[in-house]
Amino acid sequence: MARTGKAAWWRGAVAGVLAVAAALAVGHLVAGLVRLESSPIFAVGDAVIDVTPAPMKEFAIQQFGEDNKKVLLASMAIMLVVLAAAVGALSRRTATLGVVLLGGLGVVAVLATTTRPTFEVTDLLAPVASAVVGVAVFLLLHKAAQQGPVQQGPAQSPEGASDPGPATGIAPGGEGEARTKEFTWEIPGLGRRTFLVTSTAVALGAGAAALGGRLAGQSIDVEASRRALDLVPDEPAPPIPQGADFAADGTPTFLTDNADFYRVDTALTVPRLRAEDWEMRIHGLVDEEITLTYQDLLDMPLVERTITLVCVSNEVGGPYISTSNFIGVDLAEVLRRAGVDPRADQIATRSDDGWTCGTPTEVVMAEGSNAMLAIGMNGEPLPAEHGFPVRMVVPGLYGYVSATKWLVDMELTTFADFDAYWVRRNWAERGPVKTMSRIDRPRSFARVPSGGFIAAGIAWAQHIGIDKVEVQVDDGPWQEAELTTEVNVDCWRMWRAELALEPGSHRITCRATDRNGNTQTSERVPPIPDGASGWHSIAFTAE
Ligand SMILES: Nc1nc2c(c(=O)[nH]1)N[C@H]1C(S)=C(S)[C@@H](COP(=O)(O)O)O[C@H]1N2
Ligand SMILES: [Mo]
Repeated sequence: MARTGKAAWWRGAVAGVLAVAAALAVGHLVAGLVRLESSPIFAVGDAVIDVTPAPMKEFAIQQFGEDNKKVLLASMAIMLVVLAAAVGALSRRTATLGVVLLGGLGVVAVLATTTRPTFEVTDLLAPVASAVVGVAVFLLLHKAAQQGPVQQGPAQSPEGASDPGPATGIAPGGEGEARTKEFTWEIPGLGRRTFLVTSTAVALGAGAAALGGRLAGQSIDVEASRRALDLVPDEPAPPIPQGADFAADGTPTFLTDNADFYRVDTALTVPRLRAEDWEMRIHGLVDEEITLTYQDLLDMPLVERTITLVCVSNEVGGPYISTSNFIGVDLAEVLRRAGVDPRADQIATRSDDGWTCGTPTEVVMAEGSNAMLAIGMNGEPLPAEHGFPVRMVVPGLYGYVSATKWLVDMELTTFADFDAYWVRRNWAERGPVKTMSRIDRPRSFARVPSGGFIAAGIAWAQHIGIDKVEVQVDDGPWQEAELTTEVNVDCWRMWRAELALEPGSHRITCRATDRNGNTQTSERVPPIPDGASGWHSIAFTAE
């Protein structure tokens, strides 16, 4: 006779899930007190991001856009819940399997933590606490699960069994009596309530621990640090002229609101640094090592520059491009203070979260490079997600080789001696931005009125300037588009073109030509290793 019944099955699953939840919550709480990045869920997630093959990472970015991190965390959570429930359910008789799972997860968390580039021994506190609590809670709940009666017979519905309310079956019946003999740890007289009470307590405790971890992690008050700053550039950017965008015709606005600025990074938790604590050492192949504080930056002439930032991961027509008025100090100026050794062809920078970046020295030091250590965007201190307190911005280079956020270290070195994060993952060592154009209107598969229709989009040839944009409908002639007033060569430029459309399905294609006379190539290549190329093209219907 099947003596265990559904109740035990469900209790095992609940025990497994709650043990994992408690483990993660306590890990999070301890991490909140030590260092939030050591929270097992983040440490494992970060490690997963690092070992994920580049094409899969590309796929995730393409597929889920800026939600890719939430998707990763959610997938991990679902996998854990399923695994924990299954193992818990299978551990009805003996707790061994569950203990092995919880202990195993603990080992995974410990290993993941040690692989973090910013690893310190104290980071082990969180995964170890997590593992201990996970195993202990599982043993406790497993024990409590054995207390309950196993009800059988026609009156017992599965719902009733899986949802044992306090009003039913409090005292073990005959069946339960028989069953509890199999276990040595019974506390008589408590029955199912033991399990219910214990699991509720565990769930509440886990919730409180997770919340505590969250609050503790926020104890470094980035927002207060940001609010205390008032950035007034000594050299403001020229005002954006009238007619710098065709937003009314479907292009983005010329300046991107901070809240809308695209975000791409590998950080699961946004590093929390305060301006008043910030320090950066400039070392390596320099005449004189220097250490800069935030105040040192404020004491230098603050410049404001209108610059477009673009991500190498963009597919043709992709969304990862935005423009801001960056406030900061001239990076070449800062480097001249340290004195750059001519052998140093690479500026290696490191973020607080361990991410690294390598920028060609000559691009930064070139006359008029406009490279900056940026501390503000559109009149505000950098938002936390965009690198507060200090990041790099180098016009003409994709973000992965230039735009280090949460910048904490700068070493002058050589390309021969150092490979940065993405270079180790087979992306190109140098990433000059390719001349590109994109169609913003019409959208893919849009239905638009036939007759006169205005198509619009953006184009960029950073550091060179856009000379013209042409559009083509179906296989018709290339037609030159109207361009907006040029703000500067480090920014995008918008285009629009009036089309005469016959009713029916159409395809519109665009291509840009830069000031050097180079028309963007029609050859389609994927983003890896050095940026996508090809003409953007949109299928739509006129009716
Ligand atoms: N610390 C850190 N900085 C980083 C990255 C990162 O993953 N970590 N990603 C880079 C990439 S690939 C790009 S395109 C830009 C994006 O900057 P944004 O998120 O402010 O738009 O940041 C760069 N700086
Ligand atoms: Mo990027």
